[in-house]
Amino acid sequence: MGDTHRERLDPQRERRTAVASGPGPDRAPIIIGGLPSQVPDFDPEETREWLDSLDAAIDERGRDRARYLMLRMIERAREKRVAVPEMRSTDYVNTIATKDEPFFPGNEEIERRILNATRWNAAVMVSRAQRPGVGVGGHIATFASSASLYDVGFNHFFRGKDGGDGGDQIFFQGHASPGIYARAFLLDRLSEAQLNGFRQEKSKAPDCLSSYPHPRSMPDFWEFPTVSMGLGPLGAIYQARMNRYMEARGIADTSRSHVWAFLGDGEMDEPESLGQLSIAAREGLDNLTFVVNCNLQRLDGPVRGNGKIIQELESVFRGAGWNVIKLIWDRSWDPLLAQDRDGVLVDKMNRTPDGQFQTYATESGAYIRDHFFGGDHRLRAMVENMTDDQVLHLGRGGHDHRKIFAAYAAALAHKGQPTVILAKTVKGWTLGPNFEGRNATHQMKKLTVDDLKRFRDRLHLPISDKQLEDPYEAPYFHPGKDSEEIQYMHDRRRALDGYVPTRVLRAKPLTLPGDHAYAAMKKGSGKQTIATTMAFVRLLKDLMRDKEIGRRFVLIAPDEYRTFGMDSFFPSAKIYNPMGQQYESVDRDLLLAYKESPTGQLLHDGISEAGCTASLIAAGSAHATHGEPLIPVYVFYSMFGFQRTGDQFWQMADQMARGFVLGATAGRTTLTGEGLQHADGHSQLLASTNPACVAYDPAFGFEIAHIVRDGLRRMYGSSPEHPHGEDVFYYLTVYNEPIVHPAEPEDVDVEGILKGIHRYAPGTAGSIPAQIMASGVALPWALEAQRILAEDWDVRADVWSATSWNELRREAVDAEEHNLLHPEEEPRVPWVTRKLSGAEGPFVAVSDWMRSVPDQIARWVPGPYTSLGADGFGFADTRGAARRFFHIDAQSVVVAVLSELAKAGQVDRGVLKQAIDRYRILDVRAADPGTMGGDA
Ligand SMILES: Cc1ncc(C[n+]2csc(CCOP(=O)(O)OP(=O)(O)O)c2C)c(N)n1
Ligand SMILES: [Mg+2]
Repeated sequence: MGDTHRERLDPQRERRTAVASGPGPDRAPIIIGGLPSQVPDFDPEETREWLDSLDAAIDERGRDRARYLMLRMIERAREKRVAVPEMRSTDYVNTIATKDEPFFPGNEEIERRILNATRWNAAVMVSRAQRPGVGVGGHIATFASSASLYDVGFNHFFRGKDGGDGGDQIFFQGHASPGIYARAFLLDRLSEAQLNGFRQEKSKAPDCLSSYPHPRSMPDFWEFPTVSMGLGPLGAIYQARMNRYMEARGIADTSRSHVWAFLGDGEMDEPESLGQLSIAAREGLDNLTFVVNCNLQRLDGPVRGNGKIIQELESVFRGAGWNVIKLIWDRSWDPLLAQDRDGVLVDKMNRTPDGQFQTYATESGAYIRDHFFGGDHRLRAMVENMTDDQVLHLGRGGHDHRKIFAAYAAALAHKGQPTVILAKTVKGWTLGPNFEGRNATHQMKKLTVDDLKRFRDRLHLPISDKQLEDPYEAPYFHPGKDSEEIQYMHDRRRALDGYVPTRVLRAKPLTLPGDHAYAAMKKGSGKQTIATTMAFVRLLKDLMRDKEIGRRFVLIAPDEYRTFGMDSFFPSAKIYNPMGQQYESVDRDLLLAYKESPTGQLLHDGISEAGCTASLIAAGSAHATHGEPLIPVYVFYSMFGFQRTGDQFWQMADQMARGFVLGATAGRTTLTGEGLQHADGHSQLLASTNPACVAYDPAFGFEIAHIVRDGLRRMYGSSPEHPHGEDVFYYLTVYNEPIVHPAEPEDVDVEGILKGIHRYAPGTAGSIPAQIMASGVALPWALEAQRILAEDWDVRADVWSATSWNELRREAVDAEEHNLLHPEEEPRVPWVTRKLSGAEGPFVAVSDWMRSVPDQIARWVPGPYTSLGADGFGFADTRGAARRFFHIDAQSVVVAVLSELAKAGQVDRGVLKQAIDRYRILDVRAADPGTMGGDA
C-alpha cells in the first residue's frame, strides 16, 4: 500500500505516464480518467516490468512506435473484454482500414457520370435563378461538397416506401436541396420547367420548387424540414426513437426503417444538434445514422480554423455513447499510409489544423508538397515519385464512393448504438478555384462563363462553348431516358423500394368516438372544483379507453406528469422505456406506482421541451411517414412551449404534423407563487403567429369537449374537402385553478364555441346594457362582475366566453382580404361582427393574457371596445393580489364597464371614482386572495 502510494507521487513515474499517453506533451491525453486511484497494485514487481518494457520501446524505437504498441494493447484488451477506459479520440485517419472495406457492388464509372450530371444541373439551376430581374439566390457549394455522400445513399442504401412500410427517413441538409432536385430531374421526377422555377414559388407556380426541404410547399416530395440548423439532427433522433416506439407498441412495422440525417459541421454548433445525443445512445438506436459533412467551413469561414472539427466531434459523440466512423482520406492516400512506418504522416495529419487544410484545398500540388510534405525528409520521400498533379489529387474521403459505401455499410451493420459518420470534404468541390475552399463560397451563386467552362471540363460533359455564352442560360444536362446512367438510376431505385424523397398520405381515416366519450364532460363537475387541466385529463382518459383510437394516443410531457395530475396514467398506460423496468420501483406498493415498460404509451423525455416537441412532431406526422396516424398529446408548462421551442412548432407546421398541444399552467396570475419566469401571459399571442396552429383558451369542461371532438374530426377524420384530414395542430391553454364546471347549457352554441365566441350567460337583471367578453380562467371573474354590476349599478351585462380570440381574428382577416379583392361582390361581414351585432352597450374584454390577445379582434367589434389584461412581467403573489395589481379581477371589470358606459353618457362620470374607492381598486391587499396552490 505504502509502495503504491509512493509510486504515485514519484515524479519520474508521472513523466513516464504522460509520455505513454502520447508522443508529445502538447498532445491531449487519449485515455479519459487514467488509472483508477483507489485500486491497489497487488504485484508492483510485475507492474514495474511492464513499465520497463514500455520505457525500452520508447528508448529504442521512439515515442510513435510506443504509442502504436499502446494502442494495440488497448485494442487487444477490448477484444478480450478487459474494461479499459474509452479513448476520446483516435488518429486523424479513416476508422475503417482499407483491408476491411467491403466489396463495392456499384459501377463506379456510371455512378461518376450520374454524379457529374447531378453536380452540373444543381449548379446551373441555382445560377439561372440568379439571372437579372430574378436574383432569388440559392446555394451551390454545400451540395458540391456532399454530392457523393448523397449519391452513394441513393444508389445503395436509402429505402423508399414501395416495400409496404415507411422505408427510410432521410433528413437532407437544407441548403443541399439543389442537388436533390437535380437528381430528381434526371429521374424525370421533376421537369426542366420546375428547375427553372426554383425559389419562384408563386410567380412560376405550379412549376416551381421551394428553396429548402418544405413538406408544406412540396407535399408529395419533401418529408422533413431541416434548414433551421439543429432541428434536423434533433428531429432525426426522435424519429428513430418514434420508429422503435411504434414497433414496440405494435402500431407499425418499422424494423427495416433506417433514419439518416445529413448535417453540416457548422450546424453541429447548435445546442439542439448535440443536446440530445445521449438519448439515442441510451436507447440503443442503431436504426439511426448521422452523416456530418465536414467540409471544415460554415457560412463565414472555417468551423474550427485552429482546431479539428472531426476530432472534436469524435470526442463528443464517443463520449455520448455513439459509434463513430471517421471518413477522412480517399483511396489515393492508401499507399502513402501503408508506407508510414514511423507514423510521421499520421502525425502530420494529426497536427495540421483545419484552417491549414482549407488552405491546402485552394493551393497547388507544389505548395502542398512544400508545406505539407516538406517539413520532414521521410514525408518528402513519400511523394518523391509523384507528380504535383498527383499530390494535388490526394483527396478527401467524403468524395470517394468506395469508402463512403464502406462507412455506410459499417453503420448499418453496427448493432446496439447509433452511428455518426464524420466525412471530410471540400466545400465547393469540383466547382473550380473560385469556389473550392474559399471563405465566401457558401453564398456564391453565380458562375461566370469561365467558371462554367472549367466546371464542364472537370465533369467531362458534352456541352459546347457556344451553349455557355450566356451564363444565365447554361443548359441543363440530361443523358437521355434510355441512357445507361438513367437506366442504372432507375434500376437502383427499383431495387431499393422506390424514389426518395417521397411523401405520401395513405393512412386510413379513423373511426372517431361518438357522444359517449364526451358525456362526462357535458355533465360538469357538480359541486367539485377542478382545474381545466384536470377536466382535459379526464376527457383524455375517456378517449384513451376508446377501442378504435385509444391506442393511438401518444402522451408526452417533460417531467411534469405529476404537476398536471397525469401520474394517474403511470400504472395503466405506463412510461415507454425499451429496457423495461429493471429495478423495483420505490413506490411499487402505491396505487399510482411509477411504471416503465417496453410497450408503455407515455413518452417521458426528461426535462427537455425540445426533445418532447421533437417527439410530438415525429408522432404527429406518422400518418404520412408510416401510414399510421398517431394522436400526440403534448402537455407542458405553457411558458416553456411556444416561447422556448417556437422554432420547432414552426417546423411542426411545415412538416404538417398534427396533434394536441396543451399549454398547462397558463395565465399570468393563475400559477400562484411562481413569478416572472413561469407566469405566461402571451403564449396565445405567440401561437397566433403560427398559421397551422388552431388555438383555444377554453373556460369550462364542456367547451373543451367540443373543441377536442372537433379537433379530432378535423385532423383525423375525413371530409370531401380534406379526405386525409387537415394539416393543423391544436393548442389549448389550460389552467391550474380549481373551479366548478357547469353542466353544458341546454341550448349550447356549439358553432360559437368552435368559431371562437358564444354568449354563455345573458344578463338577467339591471337596465343599462353592456357586454363582457372573457376567456379561460377569466370567465368566473366576468360572471362575478356581471353580478356586481347588476346589484350595485343597475347594469345588465351579457357574459361571453371567447374560446378563441385567435380564430376570430383569423376568420375576420380572411373576410377582409376577400373584400379587398372582390369589390364587386357584397362585402363579407366577419363572423365575429355578425355574432356580436345586436348586442347592446359597450364591450369590455378580460383575460389572464396581455391585452394584445383580445385586442386582436378590436377592429371587428361592432361597438365601443376596450380590454383589460396582464401586460408586463408576472410575479409571485396570491392570485387575488396579482389580479388586482393588473386590474383584471371582477371589481376591475366592473370599473372598466362603468367607465365605458360613462364615455357613452349612460352613467355619470362621478360614479367611477366612487367605484374605485368602494372596491379599493388601487390596493392589492384589499383583494380576496383567492384559492391557493399550483406550484410545480
Ligand atoms: C438556426 C439557423 N441559423 C442560421 C442559419 C443560416 N445558415 C444557413 S447555412 C449556414 C452555414 C452552414 O454551415 P455548415 O453547417 O457547415 O454547412 P455546409 O454548408 O458547410 O455544409 C448558416 C449559418 C440557419 N439556416 N439556421
Ligand atoms: Mg460546413
